Amino acid sequence: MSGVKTLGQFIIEKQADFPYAKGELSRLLRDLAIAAKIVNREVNKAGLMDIIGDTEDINVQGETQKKLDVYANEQFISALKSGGECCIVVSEENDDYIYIDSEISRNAKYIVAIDPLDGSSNIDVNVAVGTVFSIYRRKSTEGKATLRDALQKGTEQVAAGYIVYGASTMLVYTTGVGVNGFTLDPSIGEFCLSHPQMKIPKDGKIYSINEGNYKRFPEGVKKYIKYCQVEDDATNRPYTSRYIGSMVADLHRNIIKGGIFIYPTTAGSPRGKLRLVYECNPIAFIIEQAGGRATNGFSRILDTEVDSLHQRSAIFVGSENMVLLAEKFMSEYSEDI
Ligand code: P6P
Repeated sequence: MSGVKTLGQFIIEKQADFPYAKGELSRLLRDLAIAAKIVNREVNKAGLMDIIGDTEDINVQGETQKKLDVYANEQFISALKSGGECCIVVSEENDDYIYIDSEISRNAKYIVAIDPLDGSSNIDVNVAVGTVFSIYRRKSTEGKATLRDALQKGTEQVAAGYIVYGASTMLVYTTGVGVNGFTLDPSIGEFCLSHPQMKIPKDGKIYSINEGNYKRFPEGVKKYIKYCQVEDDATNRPYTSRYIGSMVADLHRNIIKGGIFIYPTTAGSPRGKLRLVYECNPIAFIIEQAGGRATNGFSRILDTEVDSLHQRSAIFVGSENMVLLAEKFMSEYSEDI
């Protein structure tokens, strides 16, 4: 395997970026990668097992939990519990935060927020799904970690990443020193560095939004969509519309090709649909580290005050110049949210 660098080797090599690191964050990232490999194995054979389809459970979002959602959630929580580097887990699938009350985790200094299987409505139709995670250092320095440790602004993240279970399975993450992508080589069971120092193009021709909600969008979004559709060679329009319905897959494509992903407020979702803590903040951290931009149409996602675990936010994210232009339409045609 000459020249191949595994995720484990990369993490150890980069540990030097954190002079005071004693290896906890490195071990935490590897705990997440182990769970990702296990989830990947089940996602890859979901069609063959009685593991797809709905459970009778409804999660905090009021969505029917897919069996693979539940399985993925269990795998990540179990890996974090046994790894001992995380004291609190916040998951899309759990109403409240999970305090890991074990000897090895009680004094752990990291908090993990996770969407274990984003885009799960695509599971049964064999379309790419993803995992999104965000890592914070606990604020409190003594005693039991509490909800306050979990409700931190996006700017406080020490790391964030996603796994996209697609044509190939990739793990993409940042610790605040750029973004690196690793592709799973099933023949050796290792994530291998395939996309070093990922950068999103400043411009792009792809816009991702669920146009079925057009009538419910703010006026600024409607005007921006029409702008994308106008014929104009000088500005490479009309743009291409691509919407997978799995945010991670849409974002991964946009990081590589350039583009904008928008999930705005709608009449049905006045605060937006996507969750701030375990979807918008990690994605915003990654995209900013890749040279892109992430706002709610008016202000930076990472600066958003966090009031509750399952708080929602609008998100305009991707190529910097595309997001800036969409914001211009928002400020010209919409009231501040
Ligand atoms: P809609 C999946 O449920 C998700 O959270 C994102 O992955 C995806 O981009 C969005 O919701 C799709 O939502 O309303 O367009 O089906």
